[in-house]
Amino acid sequence: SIDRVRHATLREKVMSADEAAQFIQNGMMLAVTGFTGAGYPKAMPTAIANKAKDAHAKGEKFSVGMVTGASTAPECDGVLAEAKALHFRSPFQSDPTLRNGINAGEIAYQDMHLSHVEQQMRQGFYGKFDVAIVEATAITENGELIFAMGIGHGVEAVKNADKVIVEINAALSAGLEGMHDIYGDVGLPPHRKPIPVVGAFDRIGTTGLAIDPNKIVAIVFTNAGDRNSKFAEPDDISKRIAAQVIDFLDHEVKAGRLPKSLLPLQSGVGNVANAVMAGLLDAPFDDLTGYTEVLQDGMLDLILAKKMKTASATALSFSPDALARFNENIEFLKDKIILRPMEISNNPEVIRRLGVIGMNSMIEADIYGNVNSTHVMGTRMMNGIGGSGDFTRNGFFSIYVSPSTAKGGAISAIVPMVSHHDHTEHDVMFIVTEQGMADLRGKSPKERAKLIIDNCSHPDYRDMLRDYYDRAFVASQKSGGVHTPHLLLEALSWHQRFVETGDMRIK
Ligand code: 0RQ
Repeated sequence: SIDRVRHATLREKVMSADEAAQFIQNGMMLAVTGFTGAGYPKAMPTAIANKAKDAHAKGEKFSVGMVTGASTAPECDGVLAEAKALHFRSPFQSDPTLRNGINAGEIAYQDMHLSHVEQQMRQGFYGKFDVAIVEATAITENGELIFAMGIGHGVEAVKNADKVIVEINAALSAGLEGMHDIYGDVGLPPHRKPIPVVGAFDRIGTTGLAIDPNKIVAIVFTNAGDRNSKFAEPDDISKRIAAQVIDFLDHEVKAGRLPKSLLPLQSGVGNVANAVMAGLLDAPFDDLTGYTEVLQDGMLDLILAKKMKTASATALSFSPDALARFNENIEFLKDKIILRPMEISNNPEVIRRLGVIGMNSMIEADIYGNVNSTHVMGTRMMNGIGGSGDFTRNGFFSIYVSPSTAKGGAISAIVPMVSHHDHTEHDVMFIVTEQGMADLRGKSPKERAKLIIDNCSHPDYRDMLRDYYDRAFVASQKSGGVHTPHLLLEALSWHQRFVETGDMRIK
């Protein structure tokens, strides 16, 4: 695997992860690559976690701050959280141990739009980055870094950190070289220029990132795949949601509002989003394109089936089976997949220009179309907003999907008022549950409430929602504000009831 470091003098920097951990000190801020379980370092986090455990055993303090692209995996976020080695984390996570640390108040977490991360790094809002830890496929003869299965904020991580540790993963297909499109010139206003992505598959940069070899303090070799779990076979509820999304897109094509190849698709993480992609395999569209942040199994299979022409993403997040299909077909896929920095994959300017169809999952929506993607019962952080807001605000269509209930029916995903706001009623265009779909375009709040309650809510909760709305309408007449009727003291009572009794339904 030393062949992957093609720059002769850099070969002298090869060492073990434990040796490289000498560069990580208590209190440092780290920029670490990783995006939805792809492209994260496999060895350094454990070495840092061990260093933290040793320090803690001696009664010494040891913790670091960590800014990634998005979520990583148990052997990155998980081991660091378990060792209590993190005091700050941004911008997105999904690891159970880390999530518990955040919700216990032990780890400060900044949850933010992914398209804002690199700009905030450049502006120094996180302070100085001491070390960047970057997973890579190779380093070229000229010292260019070839990223791994994900780029995320990797370009800015390398540029902003004082020192760089590179993990070269020999398990990655060497064929990844050529798939990346590194464009690092977004800059800061007032000197910004248009980003020249005019078509979803435009290449605007280089395949590798030029890096000052002196900045690289260590190169560590690993040989392990990204830890991505299998997707569940789409269940009945996911299939019903997927079928409605596809019927709706077909309807828009027939109405002349979308071309037969649709517009570039973005799809969020999770089983429902993957089920929609699976459903597109048999849908009456051709020459689809993707402009997304994370490309999962469903989109890969659309490309392999020649239903999708090309896709652009910042990370490839595959189940083990899909990874095998990807590696086997990498020559075919090379001119069909582009990996970009997340500042480009999630860029509002580009998303707006391309007219991306954004489709994301939610925790809950309220009767007026506000969406909560992040907080359970208003206080408990789930994962984070990730890129959902980038695509919701700027997409041509913004679709939210969810089962109509959670936790065996004890929670309604349609509530009087969301317990936390991520996407406002102004941004959300469609809500889809297995019960039906609400098209909110061109509708006033009261029209939206009727559609969402009638079409999307679960029958167990429908009458409760109608009752809430009717009483809110009467009460709001008295208070002189009937534009968006609410009973302020009751609006969040469903959540409070769940906290107290474990069920939103009235017993
Ligand atoms: O809980 O894990 O304990 O079983 O939330 O729910 O239905 O499996 O759906 O995996 O798609 O996740 C919004 C969290 C949905 C995700 C969210 C509980 C439910 C279950 C998972 P368990 P499902 P998903 C691209 C775009 C924000 C970021 C984003 C997310 C668990 O999609 O993080 O979109 N989105 N990024 O039981 C209490 C409710 C609930 C609820 C679901 N109303 N109340 N619990 N759950 N609804 C990627 C990036 O940006 C990087």
